[in-house]
Amino acid sequence: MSCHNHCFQENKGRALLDFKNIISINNAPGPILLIFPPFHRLMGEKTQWIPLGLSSLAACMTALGCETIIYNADNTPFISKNNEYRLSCSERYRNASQYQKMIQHTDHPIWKEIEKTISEVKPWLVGITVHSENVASANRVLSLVKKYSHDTVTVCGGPHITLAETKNMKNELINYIVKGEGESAFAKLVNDLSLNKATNKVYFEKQSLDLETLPLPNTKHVYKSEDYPFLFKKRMIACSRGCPGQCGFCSAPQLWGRKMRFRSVGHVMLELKEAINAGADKIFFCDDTFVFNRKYSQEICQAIKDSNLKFAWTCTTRANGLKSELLNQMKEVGCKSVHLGVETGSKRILKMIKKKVSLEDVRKAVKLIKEAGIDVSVFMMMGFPTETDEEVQASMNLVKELDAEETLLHPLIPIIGTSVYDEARESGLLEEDINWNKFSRDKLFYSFYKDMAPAKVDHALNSFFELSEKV
Ligand code: B12
Ligand code: SF4
Repeated sequence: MSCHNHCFQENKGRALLDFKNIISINNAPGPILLIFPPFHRLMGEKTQWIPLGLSSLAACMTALGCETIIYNADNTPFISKNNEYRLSCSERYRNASQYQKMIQHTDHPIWKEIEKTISEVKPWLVGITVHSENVASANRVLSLVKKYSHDTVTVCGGPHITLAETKNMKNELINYIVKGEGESAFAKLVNDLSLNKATNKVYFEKQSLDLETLPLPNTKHVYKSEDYPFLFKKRMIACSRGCPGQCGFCSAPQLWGRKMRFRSVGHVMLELKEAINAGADKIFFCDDTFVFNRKYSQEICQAIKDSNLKFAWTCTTRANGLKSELLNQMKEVGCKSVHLGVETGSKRILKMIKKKVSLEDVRKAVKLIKEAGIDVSVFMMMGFPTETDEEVQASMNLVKELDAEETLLHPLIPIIGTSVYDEARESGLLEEDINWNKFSRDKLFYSFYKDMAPAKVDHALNSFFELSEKV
């Protein structure tokens, strides 16, 4: 296990949990294959990106001497930046039934590609990321793995597994699940497997990781990366995990905890330099709320300035607590756009979803971001339980007033573990539990409107999409 010692030297001697107990499985019958199931690609999107969770897991496993390969089956090979195609919010919604059709279309080239990849890589273990929306796709991938070989070990992890375990999944095809933050729990599982003592089906590390102890995400071991020419152009980087918010529609705090954990600025800069050297010119800081800790964000900006690295970047944040000084600094070091979680123009709904942001905060934030010369991208939602026609109208009026460079409208999906989901179930608005294996975005949306007929809901949604996509 010489490579793991080397890997953790740069982390100031702190060890990633108790890796001393992990034995090398160099004589494993093949590599570990980590798969991100196809999702938007099944609805016609053409893009290329590296899933951060899987690259972080791959970094840990590689550091432990296990050959690990990442395969994002949501990527389309052989396209260039010029023929990339991203779905708009309305297409994601309207093409949703296409997703379920493609799951049934077992001869589709995407499933053939996945089968081929599995048989070429010959993994002894396959790990799969499961989101609630891609449960059906993850189930198909599981079937393909077990079709290749029943002996291949299957492990599922990711948000759906953390929040709902194997609900609506083909349990009989899953050997193990990893709940929560995956790095050390997955390492323990692989260790236990190599010692033949993996008796529990569920692996879960109660204690949150010290992020400083993690190796940098591994983006080198991507399956056939030469087939994905602009894979390395855009990169996601997370400076922190956790969110102190408690917004009723969002599961981030349940997944990562309400206490924010930050990486040191130096650790983030190592990753940034590595990304830029590998060809990235666009960085998305995918922290749940990037400017929550103003001092920390300022230090990141200062470090980018001192490094002389040139790249465009974007981030997501809440509307309260923004200050011009920080925004100006962000602009100076390449920040092109800030995504702002606005969600609704209704005071009642803001209160109901515990957004803890006022409409005044939103107006002020948009003004400050614009004044700094940064584009504003506004996240809006529609479909809150009990939302009325007037409240949808209030959201649309707010969109017009804010006049942001971009407005992204996401119809609400009641995710397990959120208060919106619990309340909708308790109040009977969500009569039946959602079957995620059959889930299609456009189906259950209407049930949340108590007093609006489906045709009226449809009309409101269409007008809202139209408005947001032309702003
Ligand atoms: C960036 C982001 C995106 C990006 C990139 C997507 C991606 N999958 O990385 C984009 C914009 C494309 C996106 C899209 C969507 N997203 Co999103 N996204 C995020 C965000 C903000 C960060 C994701 C991230 O990189 N986290 C950091 C990495 C390290 O974490 P991770 O990927 O979860 O992996 C860790 C563990 O989950 C686990 N793990 C993951 N996979 C595996 C596999 C194995 C084998 C093991 C052992 C462990 C394991 O270990 C990893 C390391 O600790 C999260 C919120 C959050 N804070 O997590 C939402 C989040 C993941 N998204 C969410 C949703 C709902 C979506 C969409 C469905 C939204 C929509 N309506 O279109 C789509 C669909 C995505 C898909 N393909 O299925 C939800 C998922 C909830 C759920 N129950 O499934 C989240 C949690 C936000 C929320 N609203 O609560 N998203
Ligand atoms: S919506 Fe944003 S601020 Fe609210 S809980 Fe989720 S990540 Fe935190």
